[in-house]
Amino acid sequence: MKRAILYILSAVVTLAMVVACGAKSAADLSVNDELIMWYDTPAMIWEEYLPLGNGRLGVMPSGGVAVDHLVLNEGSMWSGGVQYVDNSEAAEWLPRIRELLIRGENRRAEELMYRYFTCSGGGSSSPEYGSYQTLADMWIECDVVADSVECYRRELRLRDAVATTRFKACGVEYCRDYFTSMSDNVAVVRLCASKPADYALSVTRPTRIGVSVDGCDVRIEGELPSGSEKEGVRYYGRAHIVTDGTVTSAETKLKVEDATYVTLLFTAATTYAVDDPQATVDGIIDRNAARSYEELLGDHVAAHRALFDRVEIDFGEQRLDIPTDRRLEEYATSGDDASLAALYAQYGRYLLIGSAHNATLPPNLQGIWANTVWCPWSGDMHLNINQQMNHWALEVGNLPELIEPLTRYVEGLVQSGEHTAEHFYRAEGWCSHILANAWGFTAPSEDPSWGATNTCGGWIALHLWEHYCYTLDRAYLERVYPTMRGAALFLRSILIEDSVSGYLVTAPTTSPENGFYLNDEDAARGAVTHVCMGSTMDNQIVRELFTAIISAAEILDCDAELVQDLRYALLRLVPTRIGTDGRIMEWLEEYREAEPQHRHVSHLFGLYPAAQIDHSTPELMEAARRTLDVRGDGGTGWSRAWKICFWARLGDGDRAAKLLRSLLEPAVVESGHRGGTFPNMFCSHPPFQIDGNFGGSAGIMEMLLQSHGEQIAVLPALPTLWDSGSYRGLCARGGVVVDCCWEQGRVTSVTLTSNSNSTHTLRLPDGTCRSVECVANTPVTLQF
Ligand code: FUC
Repeated sequence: MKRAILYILSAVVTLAMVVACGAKSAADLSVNDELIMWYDTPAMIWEEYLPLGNGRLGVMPSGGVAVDHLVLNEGSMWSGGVQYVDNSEAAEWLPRIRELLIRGENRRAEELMYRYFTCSGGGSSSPEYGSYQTLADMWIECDVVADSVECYRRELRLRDAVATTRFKACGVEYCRDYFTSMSDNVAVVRLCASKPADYALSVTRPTRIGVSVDGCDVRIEGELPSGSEKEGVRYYGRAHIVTDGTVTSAETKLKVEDATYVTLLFTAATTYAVDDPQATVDGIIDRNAARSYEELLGDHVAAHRALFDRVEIDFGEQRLDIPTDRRLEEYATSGDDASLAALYAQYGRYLLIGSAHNATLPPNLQGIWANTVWCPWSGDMHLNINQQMNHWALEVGNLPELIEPLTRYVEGLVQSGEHTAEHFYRAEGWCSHILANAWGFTAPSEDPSWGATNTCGGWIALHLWEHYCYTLDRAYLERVYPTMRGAALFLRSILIEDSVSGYLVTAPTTSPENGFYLNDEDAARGAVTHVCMGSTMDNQIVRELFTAIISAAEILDCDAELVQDLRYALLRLVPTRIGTDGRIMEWLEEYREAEPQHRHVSHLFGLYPAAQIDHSTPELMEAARRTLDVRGDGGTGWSRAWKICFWARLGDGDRAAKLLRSLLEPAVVESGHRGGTFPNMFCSHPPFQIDGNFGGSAGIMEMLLQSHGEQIAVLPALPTLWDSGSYRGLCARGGVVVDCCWEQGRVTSVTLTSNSNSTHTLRLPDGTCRSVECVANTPVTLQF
């Protein structure tokens, strides 16, 4: 009964919107209509603002009553420029560094790395490396006395990608709707009042902005610092007002008087993405200024739903009776709010659409949302977990086309990566390390303790292969094979024989950002070493990529010689091994850990995202469990998200749900910010870092569906709390879309829809398997 009322309530809201934009019928209602985040006060901190995005533009309104602050973003707002930082001295020292590593003198090898194996020019903190930057701050002033306000509510409807602020003041009803159009690359703000009202609009930026106001327009422009004598990225933006009120301009402000409605259009562009930002911007504004608000809204909602509505996840009715920030607090204490996980999973898909749809660059550490001129870690595309995690929800979450920005980005790393491979390693192919910005930076960073991992290029190239595994899109494989091949050639050519173990190993390298004590003496004086050879993660990435290249080459019927050589190398790689304490070994040796609960769990790459540890390797599964028990359930936001994925792969739904609870822990505490989730459900590293959102979303979907082995496993890690529910539209490898319903923990029906004539093995939670014949694009439903 209660659910029906909620349905009707959200249906009424949606219907009003649907009618407003003249779309088809109420039959269009969906469980996704309940995916609403709402708050009963304006935002006080940025991590309470609501994110809107269309892949290129980002807008985050505060919902402030008298002054509504909108943080504006454009995905290609990057300072810095292309750098040539490859230090050709490095390769000369490589043989010596390797010799020392083989002799176990890692510390001496690390000293040489600090001297000779770093990029020139200062690395990530250099102005030339640059940073993703906020575009500007828009201020909408409304002539309302804030403390006369009643019935205040601001919300974000994920299914429409529309935010709204509503309140009453002195008997007047005020309403503001905001969206970043998915169909027309323009941000739209609609201000309405039940009586004529006055507004003022201005746009500011901490630095480097020129503002001009004329007629109904506010125009902004500026140039970002390149960090060199070269020209920096130039940006141009324009806000345009359509209203029934009177518009006047005063200095850098536009004033609107006696308006019952104002439609504000805003867009921006940069020279990073287009040749003539002003022409691009004026074209978009002039085209859309002539269209009705309802038309703009209707086209936007339709374009967004075309992606968003592919998936429904239903763990029971959404709790819409309390504001979302309070819902998070209650969940932290009770843990009893199953549908919050469905909201979080869908929020991850929402943020991915908002930051990758038709984007110039793949989602960075903050997606496209930033409120500062210099972002933490430059807001870049860190490649030793972060960028990869940003794409974990994409394929299973049925958003395959959003791989395009990443594909273009990785293809764009090849040229610089070949230069780095040559200058640092005298190696073939291309490589990349942890640092990755908008300018194709591929060199080791300024600090080998975290900057020397050279398998990052190989790891990110695996996402291109994964896309093929999910879609079976041969044309795509033909396109990306050379890029994947180049990454594998690099790894093949840097493998050396460890004369002690006889294995082929990468050298020099690290286990990302984690260190060890070489001996008790070092432990006593706290001397941590990082540089090593053949870290477990490296071995697993090399194995995964070589295996992918062999499969791809066989599908494309090419590279027989390379295939043979990679098969040989695979036989000589270090297997994933179990230490004397029953855990997976992180390094080639059983070194004493400097930080047993380190946030990176790199040596479980083979458990997730790879599938080298699974039901067919029970000992390794057990060792992985022990490893995670020691690593603990805390850590940075993304680390907690990764752990959800691990426990899902281990088939332990309740433990995965415990990690989800840890990830959703409120991040704002008296002492400041901690790992967890902010009131606007942004993930907290701290600070805000979006990879945890995507990783957490992928983890929840991994509890519902797995397809990494030969089987499609439904509900492989179902927690007790989600005992009844359903999902529609999740994707399995092999081009299959999966729907599933269950009651009291028992599967009641499964539907497979394959994009080819094919046979699949369906695995049920009790381990029983069924063979399912599929005809292309024809759903097959099994009832249980
Ligand atoms: C890696 C992680 C950090 C942070 C940074 C952006 O360096 O180890 O925790 O997430 O990326």
